[in-house]
Amino acid sequence: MPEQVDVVIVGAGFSGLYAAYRMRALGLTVAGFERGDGPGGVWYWNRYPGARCDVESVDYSYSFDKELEQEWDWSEKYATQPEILRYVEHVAERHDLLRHFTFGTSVVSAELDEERLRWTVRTDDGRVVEARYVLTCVGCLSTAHTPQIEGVADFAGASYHTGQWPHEGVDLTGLRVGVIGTGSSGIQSIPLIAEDAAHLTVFQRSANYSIPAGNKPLSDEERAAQKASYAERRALSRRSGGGSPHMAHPLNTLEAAAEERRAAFEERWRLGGVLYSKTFPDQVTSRAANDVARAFWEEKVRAVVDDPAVADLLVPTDHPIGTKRIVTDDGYYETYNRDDVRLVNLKATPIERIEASGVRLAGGELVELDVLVYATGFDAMTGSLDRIGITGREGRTLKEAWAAGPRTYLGLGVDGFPNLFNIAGPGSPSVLANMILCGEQHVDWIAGLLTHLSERGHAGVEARTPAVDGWVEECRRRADGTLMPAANSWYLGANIPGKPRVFMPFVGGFGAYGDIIEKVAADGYEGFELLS
Ligand code: NA7
Repeated sequence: MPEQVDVVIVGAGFSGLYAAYRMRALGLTVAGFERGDGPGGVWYWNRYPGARCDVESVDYSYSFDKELEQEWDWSEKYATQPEILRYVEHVAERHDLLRHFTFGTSVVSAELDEERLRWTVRTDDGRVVEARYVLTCVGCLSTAHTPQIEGVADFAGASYHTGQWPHEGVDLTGLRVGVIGTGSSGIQSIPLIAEDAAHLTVFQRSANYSIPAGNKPLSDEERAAQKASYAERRALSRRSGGGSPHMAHPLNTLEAAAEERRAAFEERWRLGGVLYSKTFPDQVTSRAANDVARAFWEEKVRAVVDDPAVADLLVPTDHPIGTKRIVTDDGYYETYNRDDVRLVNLKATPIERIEASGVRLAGGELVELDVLVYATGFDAMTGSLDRIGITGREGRTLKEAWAAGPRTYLGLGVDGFPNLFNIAGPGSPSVLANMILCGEQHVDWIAGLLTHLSERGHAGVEARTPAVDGWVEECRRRADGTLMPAANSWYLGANIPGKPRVFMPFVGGFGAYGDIIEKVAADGYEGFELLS
């Protein structure tokens, strides 16, 4: 007889830990599994040089523990990976959450018993657990993607993926290093790699929009001011599009006078990073508005790159600004002013193959390297769910159900998969917002639903097919009302060969999404079937 619990939680990142906290508070028994040897999820794995959050530390933190908000001291405006990992470890210990998880253990399958409405969950070390509910808290950027470039295995030097960086660190001193990829991971790591390496070659397929973080140590006064206004910050964050307490300018871009517009962009530039994409409300819906934001960005970037030919390569030409996640950097563009850094434009000279001694480019040049860093991203949003064999009604797998793209109701439920909840994944605004608050929002909502079920004697819940169809259409309609689908981004699965091109997140914003799911709950969980 397998071990019996009420809830299986897959993943001990921010959402998984909070899920354990909330489920335990409902009096439910929990079995959690985490493939890493410790908690933290994405912050456990992404240890590359310069790894840092692009949401301010004060906001990118749990809101459920008000004493913790007052006690924890963030050292910088944007926390580094080690500091975020220390924080999440602290929370796990503070709330005694580690005991609910088995670490170093991956869930390999979850199979529904339709009659008994229970899930049988199996792990890679042979454990079998039966649960009423399964909460997948597997993260949206947790399955690393290494492209199938010819000769990858032939490289004689060391290769690292940024998302699987060795925990003991890597000494790059005096080495010739190549970085493939200029997304967040590449752009954050490149300035630091350049400092250590003897020479750095950056292989860029598409240029990206990056904005200086304006990072700085927080003073005691700043920390005190943040703590004093925490309640207000959180309230604003809950109403905002991105889950942080910053509202877009009240006017549309071209309605604002030129001076006012410039001042607004300057202010967002000073705030730093990803917030720039929400300076004006119409920036990712109107091409004309986007062009204005883009021109301001270009002016700023060209001003710091010495060589105009290199600057030309660093200015994206293939997508509007903010349609891929804007990167938040620290000295990225300045790095190209160094004599020991070279930018290779793969659009002009693609990689032909990787050889023992380096990267062979079209045209014949061999770039000799000691180390190759793959900053090539993730099979985002669905990759980690795909790795678990999830089998629902009539033996249908989630992978089959989502063959043409993810199908959810509110990002929370899937028809044919009763009592399975995916936290902060496709169909939710999480990857466009503050992931920690999104995780809390989902878990709180599920806790409310489970209480509703238990009070009424229901054994489960399942999204109805018309509700799922409606939400898929709603997500598509909202995305099509923006410029977002114009970019070949991981939001669309465009970075993974063969993945269906479907815009996966809910683009309507964190606050609006919260209103929708609250209304569904208030209406007796409309769109869900309550099962006996
Ligand atoms: P991203 O943003 O997906 O970036 C991956 C980068 O790797 C991007 O520049 C890609 O170029 C490049 N890439 C991928 N495959 C190849 C091949 N085959 N050849 C050359 N270049 C390639 O991943 P990150 O880890 O940087 O960031 C992920 C998220 O984490 C980020 O959005 C933040 O939310 C935090 P492409 O643009 O596809 O031409």
